[in-house]
Amino acid sequence: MATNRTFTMLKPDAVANGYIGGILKMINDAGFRIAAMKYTKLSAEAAGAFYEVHKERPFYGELVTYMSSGPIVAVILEKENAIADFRTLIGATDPTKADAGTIRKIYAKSISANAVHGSDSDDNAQIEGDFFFSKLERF
Ligand code: IDP
Ligand code: MG
Repeated sequence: MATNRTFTMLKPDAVANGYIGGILKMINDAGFRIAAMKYTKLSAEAAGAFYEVHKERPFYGELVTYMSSGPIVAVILEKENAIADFRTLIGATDPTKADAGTIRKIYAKSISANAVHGSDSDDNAQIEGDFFFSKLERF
């Protein structure tokens, strides 16, 4: 189920820099349909839980602090081949290594404050979408 959906967040740096509109336009222009969307802010506890898989990595503390530093936009996106196509659209984790024309190349500041999240698998897209949205909030 849900193999045509992915989950993204517009991260605190993107929101603070006024890039919500620009990033959503790139997402729409790439053919993704918005199935759910929410403007919210993660507590440190919630950010820690969302990124639990990265708990052992050296940047985990920095990541949790950063992701709870300001509001974010959480979005479920729908498109054929959504996971892979969205990873292509956002580009590499490190914006200095991201391809030209990708969201991270255009909008990201650093490997930590890299503008957007993108799910890496169908299972994680489901888990991450469930983290933010009830059934009644998806269309
Ligand atoms: P991804 O977001 O491209 O899937 P992941 O390896 O899953 O990258 O890392 C999750 C997030 O953790 C990244 O988007 C970025 O915000 C942060 N991150 C990853 N690697 C580093 C690092 O080396 N230093 C600081 N933050 C990092
Ligand atoms: Mg990842």
